[in-house]
Amino acid sequence: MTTLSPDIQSALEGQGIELPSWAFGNSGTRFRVFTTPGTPRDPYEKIADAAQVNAYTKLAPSVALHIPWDKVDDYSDLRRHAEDLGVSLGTINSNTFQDEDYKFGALTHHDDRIRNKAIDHHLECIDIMDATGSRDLKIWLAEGSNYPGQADIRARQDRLQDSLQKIYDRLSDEQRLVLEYKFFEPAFYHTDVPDWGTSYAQVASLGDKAMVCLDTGHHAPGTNIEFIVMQLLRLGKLGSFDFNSRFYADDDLIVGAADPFQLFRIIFEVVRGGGLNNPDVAFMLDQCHNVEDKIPGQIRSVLNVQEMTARALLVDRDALAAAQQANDVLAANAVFMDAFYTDVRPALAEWRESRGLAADPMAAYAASGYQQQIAADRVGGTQAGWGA
Ligand code: AOS
Ligand code: ZN
Ligand code: ZN
Repeated sequence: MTTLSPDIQSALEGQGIELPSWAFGNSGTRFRVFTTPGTPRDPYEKIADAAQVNAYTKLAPSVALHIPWDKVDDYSDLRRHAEDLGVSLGTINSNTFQDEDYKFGALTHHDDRIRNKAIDHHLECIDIMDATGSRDLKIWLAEGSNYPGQADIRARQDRLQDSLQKIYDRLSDEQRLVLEYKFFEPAFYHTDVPDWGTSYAQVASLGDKAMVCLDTGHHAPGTNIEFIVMQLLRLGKLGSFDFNSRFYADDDLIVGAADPFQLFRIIFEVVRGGGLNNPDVAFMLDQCHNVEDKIPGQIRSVLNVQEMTARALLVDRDALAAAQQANDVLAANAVFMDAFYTDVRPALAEWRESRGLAADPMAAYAASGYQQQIAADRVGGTQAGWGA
């Protein structure tokens, strides 16, 4: 059996992956949103479910909220609820994609009334961050256009810079803004923040507290995502990850499910670039569970990240560097692939047991009865996007 060195064990010890509150709500496609028995009815229950994931894995110490989906009367009370369950409240995600006013844009809109409304929403999110103790404000923008000529794409970029500056100016010294990019959808011709270069250009002119968020599902097929990871780490601007996996577009499936090798390559560059257990780089999931149970879906996800992290840490970096120096193409590739093909599951199971955790968190959760309990107790769970 492969053994994990003390260095690898301590790197794994420090790993924390933030869970998205919306992963616990019902979700689906534009064709149908299926319901799952036991779905949370409010943000308090979403946090309780997220705490289950952490209880079985010790990998998920915080939960990201989405405003307005997770709006509550008293955020300090929600924070206490989370802390009582052993988790903290993490990234606050804004929403400028479900209001009629934003049909033609929000932070880029040419109508100042609408643009100011979108800016004010972000300022409200920062007020919430003050109460929840959250560090990061994550901004993903749905805006763009569908037809060539429809919009002044350059003026929109200027207005975006101005809007972001106004939001940035409100951050405290401990808070950050992360700007997520996405190459298309819901806009199909142009998107205002379509790629890492645009996100980088926008955040670089704001200042040190503004970073790029990389969602693994937001690239064209065939994109070398680990190259982008390397470059952003090199530039000191990789603020956070939204992990998920995709076969076609923004599928939001379980991370590591569609392409485990890609996840390995990404995490290798994180390790190589000093991004692992670096507080400046937040690891988050951004997923939906349309047909599978949500809590085990999230447990599977964080375990997949842990497993690929262990494999990436197994790469013999000295041997790799020597092969690269010698231009020994096949030897270098073999060192890389050896680590990827190593089955670390037995070693991780043993390591978990040594820390008082179940060797198999999936099985332990299934045997716990929690799923049956919430199915019996909760009636009328809501859709991810339309929670309390
Ligand atoms: C949308 O495609 C983005 O991935 C967002 O990060 C996210 O899924 C949404 O804003 C929910 O917060
Ligand atoms: Zn995302
Ligand atoms: Zn997405």
